[in-house]
Amino acid sequence: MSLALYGHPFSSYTQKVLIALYENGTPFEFRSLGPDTPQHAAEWLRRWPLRKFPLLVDGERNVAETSIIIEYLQLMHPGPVRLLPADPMAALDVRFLDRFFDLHVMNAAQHAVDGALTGDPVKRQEGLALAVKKLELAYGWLEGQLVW
Ligand SMILES: N[C@@H](CCC(=O)N[C@@H](CS)C(=O)NCC(=O)O)C(=O)O
Repeated sequence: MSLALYGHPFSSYTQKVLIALYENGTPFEFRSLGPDTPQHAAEWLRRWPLRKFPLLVDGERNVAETSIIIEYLQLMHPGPVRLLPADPMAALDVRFLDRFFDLHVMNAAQHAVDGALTGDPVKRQEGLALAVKKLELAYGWLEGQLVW
């Protein structure tokens, strides 16, 4: 079955899935969501009305949520590079870090993006301050985990 990925090149969550696809040289068609391709947005929303991207389409199957997409690729389109370790406990560590980066780094950074997108300088500053506060906490914990 042919794979298609709906997303945007500036979206960090889209990049997360692109890395998994590129790592294994998995063939897919990229369907960029933007003003020049309204047909892609219409099809994406028909398939996934929750309005989050990226969305992977494999034939008639829609696969949403980047962590699930990556596990799906591992199961259904495996390549030379394993995306999760075979050992269940090692896989649990990978899943934990996946959650950590999504919930405490990506979502934290999103506060700054959301503030900037309003075009309001006060909201921009507030969003940035909140992102910095949350990211400092996350990176502080991460620094403590690094073994040199
Ligand atoms: N938990 C989702 C998050 C995806 C996400 O937030 N994507 C952003 C783009 S990077 C998005 O869809 N933003 C549009 C919106 O929230 O309306 C995943 O892992 O797929």
